[in-house]
Amino acid sequence: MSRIVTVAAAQLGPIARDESRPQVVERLINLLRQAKTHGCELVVFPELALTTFFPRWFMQDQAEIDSFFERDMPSAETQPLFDAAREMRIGFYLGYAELAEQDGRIRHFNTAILVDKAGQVVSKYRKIHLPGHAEHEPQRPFQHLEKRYFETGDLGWPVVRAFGGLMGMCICNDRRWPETHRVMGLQGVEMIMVGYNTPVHNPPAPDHDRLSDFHNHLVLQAAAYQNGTWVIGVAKAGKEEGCDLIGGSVIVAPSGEIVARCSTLGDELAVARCDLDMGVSYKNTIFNFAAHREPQHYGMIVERKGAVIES
Ligand code: CDV
Repeated sequence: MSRIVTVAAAQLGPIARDESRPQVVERLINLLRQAKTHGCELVVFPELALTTFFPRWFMQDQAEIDSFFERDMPSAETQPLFDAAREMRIGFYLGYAELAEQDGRIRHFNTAILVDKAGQVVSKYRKIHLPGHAEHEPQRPFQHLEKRYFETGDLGWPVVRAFGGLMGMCICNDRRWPETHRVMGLQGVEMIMVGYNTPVHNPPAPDHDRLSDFHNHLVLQAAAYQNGTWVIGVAKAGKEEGCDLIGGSVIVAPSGEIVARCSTLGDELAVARCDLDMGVSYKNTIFNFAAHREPQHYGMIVERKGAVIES
């Protein structure tokens, strides 16, 4: 079996609050069609790719909040995406807000699925690192209420065999935490897919705003190199409901080098032929975990949550 996977990072421009699911699905299908002309077999869409980034608003009406969530995947409205992908024999990563009923309880997750070329969901991930805050903070120019609207993911970081390799997923803020990638690295991951919605402006730390693009690439490139894996980072970009989101979607090789990137803040593809065997030389030498890791010294990583400064 070929170890080359031709992948498209399918960046999305802004999604308006009143844009319907069928309208967004049509945009996604259009990107799939473009990807097909480039010979792609896997397309990576952003985080929460079916709606506007709604955690920027404080809402109290649960029905209004739930209108941004999917109860079924696929649903009648998203089925056309699955049908188009199956007909074109293209798989995809899709981020969306998931409303699930588990043990008689309604649960809300920020979720991503991996769908194979036959249109079957082969993996699901629920975002673990939820940034922002849970209460309304009216002094902010916009909210970031992921801690209010979502629960912490409960599926860990699964790595599955698909597309001829070992595939993993994470979502947006997860990419800034080395633990995310290392947990997948320890499962031999060969390609990590990550969708994101990252405002240019970070209200609690405005001094960092000028570095938003740099920090995005810094963490994606470090994750790739330190784990000998491909990383596909995909933005929802542009001015969405008055909030500027970074673009900069990239495909990063296991060397840490960016091999393809988007250059606009709109719907755009970046395409690369990804040789999954490229990670082998990193995994066998400088990052040979079995030979060089010293886990007996890493206990604090799981024992401590925050830094403790000894006096
Ligand atoms: N959607 C996100 O998780 N966004 C965060 C922002 C709030 C910093 C990110 O890490 O990009």
